[in-house]
Amino acid sequence: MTTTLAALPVSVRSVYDEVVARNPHETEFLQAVHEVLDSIGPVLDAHPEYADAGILERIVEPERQIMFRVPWVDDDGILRVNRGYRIQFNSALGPYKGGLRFHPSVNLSIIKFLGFEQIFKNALTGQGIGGAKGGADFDPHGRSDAEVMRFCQSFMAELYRHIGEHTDVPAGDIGVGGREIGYLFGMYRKITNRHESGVLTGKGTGWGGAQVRTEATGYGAVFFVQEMLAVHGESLDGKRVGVSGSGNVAIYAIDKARQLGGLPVTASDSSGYVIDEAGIDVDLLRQLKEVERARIAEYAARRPGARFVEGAKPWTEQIDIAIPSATQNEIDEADAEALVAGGVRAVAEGANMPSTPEAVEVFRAAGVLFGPGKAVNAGGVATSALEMTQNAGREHWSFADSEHRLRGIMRDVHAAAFTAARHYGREGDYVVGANCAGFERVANAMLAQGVL
Ligand code: NDP
Ligand code: 2IT
Repeated sequence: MTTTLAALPVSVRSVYDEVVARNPHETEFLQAVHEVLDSIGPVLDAHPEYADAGILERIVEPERQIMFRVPWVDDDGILRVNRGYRIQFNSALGPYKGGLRFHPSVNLSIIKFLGFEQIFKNALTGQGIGGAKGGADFDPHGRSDAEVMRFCQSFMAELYRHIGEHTDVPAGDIGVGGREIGYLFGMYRKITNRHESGVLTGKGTGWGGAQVRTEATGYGAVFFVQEMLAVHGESLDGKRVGVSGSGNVAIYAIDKARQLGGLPVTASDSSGYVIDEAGIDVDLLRQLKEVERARIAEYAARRPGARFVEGAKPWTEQIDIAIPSATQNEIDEADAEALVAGGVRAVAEGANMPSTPEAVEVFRAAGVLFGPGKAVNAGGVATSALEMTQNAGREHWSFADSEHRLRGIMRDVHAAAFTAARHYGREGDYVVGANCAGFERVANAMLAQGVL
């Protein structure tokens, strides 16, 4: 997917040009940097000391980039070699924190864009966590449990030397869920001979995992939607919710939207989408995706009245609230125009950077409420930080208590983005608000800690 990036303000152009020169062809990374630099002009004007300390020049360069070979043997005895990554982007606010993605499309650009986004997202949560991301170009689809286990063990055989509860704490992302975190944690424990609970988050609740971490990203996204609507005296009640993806984020966004009175009508995967006018059956979706690891067409096969649309995205359906929860750049300009034509009221990014810059412009021009991923999906990593807190204190909080905390965190994330946008004269622009609020917190920490 190629996107066209508009001209940047003069104050940040030389920094961006340097990033382009250093990282040519890293289109996703450049897209993410461009969006942040395009937003933070007002913060830079208000803080001339950031320029003196070279905050921008430093923040766009990862503190450490690790790439490694991941050899493993498949069930047929054939040797496979994948490439593993961990980009430790910024640790000014706390230990590096961010997920691991296993998907065949993974490359340096994608992991760097995700790590860069993670810096500002983590800052927005108000917690003490730095920004990182990792993963591999491994495709878990169609692989046996034994193959996934061997891959995870080989991956951790290198990663273990770079992580730790006070150093870097990975978690899940696309292709990495509870099963993979289990195998990764087991291997870390064996190699290090330490039961260091806080080294990974998203663990099983029976062995150090936090209640609500599984649900947190999707639930948090819907809480953010509630907040955006509440500003205008509106609610989810009776709204048609269009969700893409059918993985961790999508399933629990659908679940919470339904609990709060919305009607989630779509789910998808890379083969197409399903539309279910009666409302997506979360139990069936969970059975198919979490247990059977089936394709989304199977949902329509088992659910009377539901329809599978092959090779298409759900955005041409009539949708009031869109929650893209699959992958980057899944909503392009034409998709955004289709959503606007269908009367969409709000778009909340469950995924990281699912809307292209052109799509965001379409939403802006149409006056659609638009919540960017680094604010909307921050509930996942925020609940990971709650897991770290519980691990450090050997505590176990209840589901109700944890969900209550998540609700409060999402209210605060919304307030931080909303207030910053208003403060800098861009009320209602959550892209500017989230970037300014997140950037300011990291920049202040970097400033206080000296040139590193
Ligand atoms: P999962 O692996 O659980 O699910 C991913 C879903 O998206 C699947 O339905 C998958 O379909 C679909 N998908 C993935 N890649 C593509 C693609 N290239 N084209 C079309 N569909 C695709 O991942 P998550 O739910 O954890 O992650 C979804 C998004 O949310 C990602 O952007 C991730 O970075 C973001 N996110 C996740 C968080 C978390 O806590 N898990 C936290 C914050 C953000 P298929 O099986 O066919 O590939
Ligand atoms: O993109 C993300 O915020 C995640 N994949 C979750 C990271 C985490 O450490 O919980």
